[in-house]
Amino acid sequence: HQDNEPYRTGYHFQPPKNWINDPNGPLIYKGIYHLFYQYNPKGVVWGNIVWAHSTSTDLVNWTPHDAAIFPSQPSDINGCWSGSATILPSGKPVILYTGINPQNQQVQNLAFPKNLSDPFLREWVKVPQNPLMAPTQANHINASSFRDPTTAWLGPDKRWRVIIGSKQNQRGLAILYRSKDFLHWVKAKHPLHSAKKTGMWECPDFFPVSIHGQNGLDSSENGPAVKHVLKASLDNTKHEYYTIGTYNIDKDIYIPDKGSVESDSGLRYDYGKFYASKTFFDSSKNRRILWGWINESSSVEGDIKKGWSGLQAIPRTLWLAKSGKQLVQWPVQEIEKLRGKTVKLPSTVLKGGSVREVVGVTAAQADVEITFGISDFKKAEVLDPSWTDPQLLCGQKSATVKGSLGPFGLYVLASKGLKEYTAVFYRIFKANNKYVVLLCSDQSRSSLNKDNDKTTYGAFVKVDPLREKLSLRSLISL
Ligand code: DQQ
Repeated sequence: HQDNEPYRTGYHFQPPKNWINDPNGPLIYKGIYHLFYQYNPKGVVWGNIVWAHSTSTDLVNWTPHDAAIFPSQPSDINGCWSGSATILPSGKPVILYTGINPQNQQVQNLAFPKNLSDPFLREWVKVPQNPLMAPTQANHINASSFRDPTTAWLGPDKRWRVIIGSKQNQRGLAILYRSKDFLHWVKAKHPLHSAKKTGMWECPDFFPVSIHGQNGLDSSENGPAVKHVLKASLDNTKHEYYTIGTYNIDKDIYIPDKGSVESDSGLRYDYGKFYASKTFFDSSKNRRILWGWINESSSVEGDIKKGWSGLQAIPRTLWLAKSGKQLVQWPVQEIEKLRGKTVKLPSTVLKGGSVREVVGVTAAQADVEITFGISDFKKAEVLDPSWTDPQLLCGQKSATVKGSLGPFGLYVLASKGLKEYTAVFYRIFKANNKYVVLLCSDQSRSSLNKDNDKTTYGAFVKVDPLREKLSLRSLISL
């Protein structure tokens, strides 16, 4: 496809055409990975939303199937919005998703596979009792802010729990429901968690992580060797934040660790375009995997020309850092089987302002690993205390702004004569007695097309460059 559709990516998940957004209900069943996602079968902009469906045995190569869930009942006649899968103790997968009813209210519905002996789970049946959770006068739920049920988890009292994203005024809410049989759901008095001034919480995700090691855990695990993660996608800013904390099962509340907050200075999975993400537990390899949606940088006119819009980022394995204070992610190991010819660049001294071309890379895709050693830290520029927003700082000190320790990094997707390129680079600053590492992705020269969004992104990276070399892995595809 590279010849006639130069903007399609090689690495990331994309259907042949049309609009896509949130990943939905990822799961593994009988050794087959399932990915569902929000999809418009009729066009390149958001609308007519159904759950499209693809399966894979390696998370790299995907087989498309017919849409799995599409409007067919009053409780979802105006759209089948985001939701999650739960594997019941019997091994049977079920899906909870948000339906839009004839009054355009958001309600929660249940579907299960028609034929459990079909490993592709191609057909899904909706229960006649739908909707199972709905806004009413009595429960005070906001009918236009009640969506995106998580994977359910089982408590020691044998009751299922699920949270649904919501808001009350500008307080973001994770509304909690409980059920004995997955069919009858009772709203808990208190939300699992909430936070003021964060607005609507879309696509919440709630899962346990192990304190020791990188293994993932089933969503129902809890105990002394476990911390919990709560992620919310904030509709106001279209950024995602997560906190790390403790799930108190007796009170059925989640308490973030001290200093762990949902906004501004909060923790993020990603500092670029990444939204409506969702994890699942891969029981075949004991890992937790993160999927997230990347929306287009092109204009609607551009999307109409291309015939498609949006993609799902390469899935990532995720675990708790040794510090217990942040999560660590790495592209799933399977992506490495796409590595073909190796091109090695011998180590070399980089002088200020110099550019070195990596010759010999002819493929449409490259998986690049590079390590930088720094010899003279004394040169580092002093970090002004007002430079607290890394994205802004990356924009101000873009790739073409000379510094002291940096910019150093990669020009990716560089065209002849450097007319177009994306600069991914580091800068090191001195702040009191430590060094601060800034990582930027400068897109300002990424395209000559003026209609494209060329926001520059960046983040401070929690490493001590005195103790560790700085490395960078970049998955590049034409
Ligand atoms: N996308 C879905 C909603 C969700 C939003 C609709 C997040 O369920 O809140 O397509 O991108």
